[in-house]
Amino acid sequence: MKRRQFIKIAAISVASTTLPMHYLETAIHSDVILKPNSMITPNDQFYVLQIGEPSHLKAEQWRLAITGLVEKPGTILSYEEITGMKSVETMRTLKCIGDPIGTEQMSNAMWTGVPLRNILKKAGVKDEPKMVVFRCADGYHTAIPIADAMREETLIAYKMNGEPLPLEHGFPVRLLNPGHYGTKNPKWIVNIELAETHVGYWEKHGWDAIANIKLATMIGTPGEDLAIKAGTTYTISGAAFDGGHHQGIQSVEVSVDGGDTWEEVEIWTSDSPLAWSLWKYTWQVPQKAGRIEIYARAIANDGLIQSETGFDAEPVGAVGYHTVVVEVIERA
Ligand SMILES: Nc1nc2c(c(=O)[nH]1)N[C@H]1C(S)=C(S)[C@@H](COP(=O)(O)O)O[C@H]1N2
Ligand SMILES: [Mo]
Repeated sequence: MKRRQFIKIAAISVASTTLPMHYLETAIHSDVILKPNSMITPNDQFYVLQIGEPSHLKAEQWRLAITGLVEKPGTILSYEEITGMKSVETMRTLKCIGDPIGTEQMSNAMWTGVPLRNILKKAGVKDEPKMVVFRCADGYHTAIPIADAMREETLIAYKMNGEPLPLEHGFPVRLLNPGHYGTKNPKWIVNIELAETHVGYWEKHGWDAIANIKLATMIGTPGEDLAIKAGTTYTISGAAFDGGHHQGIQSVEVSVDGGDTWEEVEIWTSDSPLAWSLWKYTWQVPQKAGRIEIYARAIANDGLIQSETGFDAEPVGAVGYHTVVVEVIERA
């Protein structure tokens, strides 16, 4: 047996007795793919979340009814009428409120839709309503304040990345409510009601009724508990988002020494404050083996620095640094 081959095999057998399989994989394949690796999440990779099964609706039979405190209650719109209105195309990131810091329930797409206010105009909104209530074919319901509903950026979307909304993402129409977690972006909408008050599905279960997205960044690579070879370079990457509440992401910093020092990363792609910013950082992995905690934090354009003190997702959405622990291992 040649010397080189022997070393390789020996390294594997040693590693496999001490490390789980995924450690071994990374130790051997050092090429790292950025995560997320594209600004736009393809439809089939976009996270999916809902209370039950998706609702199968047919565009031809589907109708949107606008009811409640409107001049013309019972206004009914068809799919053709909505898709025939003046539309906008825009990039938007969706994020789940229940997402513990750093998980994958955040994705970004290019959406086509009609401003909700232009749809509401068809029914004539009265002065009294404070909330706009959305009822969905799967039994889900939620409401947003009228001021949010009247924002130019609040859309009834019917296309995602150039295709009709996929079944799982709310065909035929869903709401895109900028700055608010997924709970306030209902899918499979069948009724919009203008009302004084409403307690939504998730609010009944204790979740926040406003659901403002918090300034945060996740670390996509490395994943938790990965083994990384000492003395090499490794690309740390992730996605930062503020939902537009702090004028978008200004910078992201990484710490590999428990928060004593921070390095600014490169933001390699971004769009508007309503879409995530993707970043990467080339890390000189230390020569010494051992466990290292990687922290990342986002800084917004209004100067806000993502807070260190974490709390759980429930009820208003998680904050705190995303921390990833890696194992720096001796080079074979
Ligand atoms: N009709 C309906 N809409 C819904 C939900 C639901 O259960 N039913 N879940 C919400 C939640 S909690 C999230 S995070 C987003 C997820 O949207 P996505 O599956 O398109 O990523 O949908 C929201 N809209
Ligand atoms: Mo969610």
